[in-house]
Amino acid sequence: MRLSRAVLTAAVVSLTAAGLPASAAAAPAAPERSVTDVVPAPVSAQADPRGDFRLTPFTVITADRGAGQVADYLRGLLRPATGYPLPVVPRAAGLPAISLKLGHDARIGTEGYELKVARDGVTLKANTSDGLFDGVQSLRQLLPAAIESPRVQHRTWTVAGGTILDYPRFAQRGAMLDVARHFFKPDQVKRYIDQIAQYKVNTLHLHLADDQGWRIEIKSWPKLATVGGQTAVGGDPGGYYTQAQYKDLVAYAASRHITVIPEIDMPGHTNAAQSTYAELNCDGVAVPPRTDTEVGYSSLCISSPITYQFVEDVVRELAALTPGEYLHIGGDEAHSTPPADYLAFERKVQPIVAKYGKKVTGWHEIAKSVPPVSAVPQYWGFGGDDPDVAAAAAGGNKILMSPANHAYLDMKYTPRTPLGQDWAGLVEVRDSYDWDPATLVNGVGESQVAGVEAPLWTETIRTSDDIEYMAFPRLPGIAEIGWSPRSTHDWDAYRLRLAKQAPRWVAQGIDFYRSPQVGWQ
Ligand code: TNX
Repeated sequence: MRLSRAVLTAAVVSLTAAGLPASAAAAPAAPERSVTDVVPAPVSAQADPRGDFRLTPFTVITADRGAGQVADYLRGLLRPATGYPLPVVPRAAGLPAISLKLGHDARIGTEGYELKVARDGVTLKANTSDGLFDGVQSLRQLLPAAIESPRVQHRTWTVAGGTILDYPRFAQRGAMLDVARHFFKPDQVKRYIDQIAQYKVNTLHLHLADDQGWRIEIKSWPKLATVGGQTAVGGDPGGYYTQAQYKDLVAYAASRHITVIPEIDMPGHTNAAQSTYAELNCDGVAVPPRTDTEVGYSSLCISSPITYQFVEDVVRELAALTPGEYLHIGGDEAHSTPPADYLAFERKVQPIVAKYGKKVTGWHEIAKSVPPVSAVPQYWGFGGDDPDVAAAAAGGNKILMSPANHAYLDMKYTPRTPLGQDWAGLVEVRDSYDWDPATLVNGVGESQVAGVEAPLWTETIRTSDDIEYMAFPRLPGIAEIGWSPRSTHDWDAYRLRLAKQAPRWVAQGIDFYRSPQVGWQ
């Protein structure tokens, strides 16, 4: 039967009168959430609207041997808002289950996973517990945003049906927090760890020492922390982590499948150490402590043997606190170290890192020193030509990408952003998403990219609210750049997926920037 235009128009009008917009009458509204909305975008996702799974008080979580930690973590995620018991059991015994399985699937590598949501159960498979953890981050986004609430919500809990097959584009997806310019207490760092983990970030780089403060206890040079840790930018309170607190932070990060990369910046950015120990200065006189935000004025004494004793003591203690492969030795903005001295310093210090069983990572200036091929220079320029970085890549080094005009979370969004700096330009949400790590630096292609990192320098950042306002919504975009296939890159689609994340941030108490670029609902 063919309907006349008049009848169709009347039908649309009556639906509109019933409170539905005309467009809703023409096409069914998109579901509130779907496997195709996950951030970072999966490699492949097929929605199945008839495959929705209901979480109930009878749902159980089953875990293969080796999956217990992720199962307990998942239970901890789902219990506060549902109030359901969700016991972790070896077998479902006929009850509806979320099943975590470990296996051997060549398609998904060490961090990938396959997630199937059907009416009768949810199955998550991976080759490692890292992969299961990543899959859990996708699974939580298939539940209503209220699942992120810390208190029981009386409602139904439906997991969006469908299948996801997923694995990362790059091995390293990182965030950096500068705890030197301003100090953040262990609980604040843990809060940030939980926030970044939900976007499959797998490394946290802690910038532990700079001109304005030294934040990690070093037992062989005890005043570094107790004296050099007292200061912060602008005269704000300092602080430091005891080795016990630091180990606890590293373990907490590991429970979120995040590796901590500790940084001691040198040979510049060292005023806190040099104001604490006179012997670290060439003239043997301690410099005054500094709480301003100048850069490039400090340098360790390159010709002094004590300098290398200091470095070795610090590296030895830090290596012992670090389960991860890498120590970050800074190396940026050493404007007060003559170039020949810089090279001499790097050639002495990099082997010390190797001596204690670790690999070197450092800001991209270390590329000038022709570091060993295991070293990872971290690119913080703007893209284009950098012959030293290109030469390192040609020699086999992997490069970590943190272009300041895309990935720096301390850049202002707009001229009116109350926090942050603008020396690399303004970085709106779209700028943080619209770039490709594999075409950023000439001579550094896909296979030479270690991954991406979003640094947050904290000259102007003092509270957890400040951290969150600068990281959200940019950090999820940089995480997506590091995780998702190039073929999924599409700003217009991303801005809508990103908007759907906002109710989750609200439920988590994250204070975020409501960029006009994003299609908030
Ligand atoms: C440059 S980027 C620095 C930091 C500052 C930052 C502020 C880099 C490797 N060094 O010392 O905190 O700018 O945006």
